[in-house]
Amino acid sequence: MKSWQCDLVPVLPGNGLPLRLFDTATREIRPTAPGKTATMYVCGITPYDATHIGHAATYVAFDVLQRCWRDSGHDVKYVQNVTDIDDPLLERAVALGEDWRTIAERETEVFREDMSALNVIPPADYIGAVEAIPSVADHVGRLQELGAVYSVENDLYFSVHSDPQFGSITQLSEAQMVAEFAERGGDPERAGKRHPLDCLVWQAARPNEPAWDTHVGYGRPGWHIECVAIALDYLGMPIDVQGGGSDLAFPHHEMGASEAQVLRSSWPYARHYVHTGMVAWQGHKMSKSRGNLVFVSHLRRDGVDPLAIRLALLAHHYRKDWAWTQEGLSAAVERLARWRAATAVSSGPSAAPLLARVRELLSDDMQTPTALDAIDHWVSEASSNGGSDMGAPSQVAKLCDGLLGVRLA
Ligand code: 5CA
Ligand code: ZN
Repeated sequence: MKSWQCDLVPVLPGNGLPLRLFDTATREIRPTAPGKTATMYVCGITPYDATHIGHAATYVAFDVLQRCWRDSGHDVKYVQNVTDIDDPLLERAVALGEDWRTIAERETEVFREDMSALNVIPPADYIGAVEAIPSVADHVGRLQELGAVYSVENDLYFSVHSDPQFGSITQLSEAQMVAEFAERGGDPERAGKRHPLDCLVWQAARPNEPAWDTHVGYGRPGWHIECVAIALDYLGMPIDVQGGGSDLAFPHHEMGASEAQVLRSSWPYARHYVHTGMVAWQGHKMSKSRGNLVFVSHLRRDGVDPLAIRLALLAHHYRKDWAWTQEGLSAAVERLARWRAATAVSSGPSAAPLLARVRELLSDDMQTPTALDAIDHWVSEASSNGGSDMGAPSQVAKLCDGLLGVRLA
């Protein structure tokens, strides 16, 4: 699938520090990416309503992660999917009286434009679930050969306990797993399943629903196996970072990891499981199903600078849940203007200590709020006392762009 464009990422003097990140599975901040090429898979949108601020916060967080890796000398291989066939998309198509493909194409295009405006580095491979169907069928077939799949009517289920490590990422109790599975698209109660937590890998065709003819049946992919097939095809295993919002930790990442671990008879699927906090609005998590959404495209249409949106997102630590507010956006608009004014002149206080400080903060689990404060401090020094370092303002602008993706010029 076509991805999107972003500006060239400036290369900064010297090298960033090795990135340490919180890992959901081990619940600690640990060093990432041992190899020269770092690999990252971030779960993409289900394109029936894009792009809300929660999506934007998640993809901007992983964009900062990628910038940190590049700054510390890694090449980055980044892959993302688009869940362009799934129940919510089909339900929306019925509600709007539109073809599901038309909705998916339209919303994916809005997402591309928003990502580009937010200066998010595009994935090297941007893969739709529909285009991955032959691969999904191959992976389901392989799981069948391994004895990890059984059928209920004509639907195919993965036995999650065929992976001895199942449950080790989120470490939830059985009761919690069953409850979250039911809440997030699972079917723990379905009769005929061997275990309530077993998950669908292939759904047989339903009347009036799209279906594909494959060697594992006429139907469509289950959700988790879609991401696993794409990640294994384009990145291999282990992935350095499997990313997404915290709403994906269970069941999506837990079940996907088990599928991959059985497929490859190896562990772990990912070295780090990295999860962003949920952005709320009007008192609830921003979600398509609830409909309490603030769209990036609407803000842009109303004349809001997308880089001010980016700054408003970066003012919150990526792992925390937080609420979007008009005040937060206004503060970001003002901050962006102050940064632009201070970096538009020819001299200022030295940029080197600021670069070192921002690198230090980002390398320690991406502390963007304090990194923004450090830049604020340089900006207020520059505005009140000036400074004699020729070129420092443009170096600071480069730093803001290279590490935080906030273009000032
Ligand atoms: N297509 C699947 C992943 S394979 C999916 O979850 N799509 S989504 O459109 O619902 O979400 C896309 C990404 O945005 C996911 O990583 C999800 O965790 C994240 N996300 C969704 N809502 C929020 C929110 N309110 N705050 C932060 N991140 C969110
Ligand atoms: Zn996914």
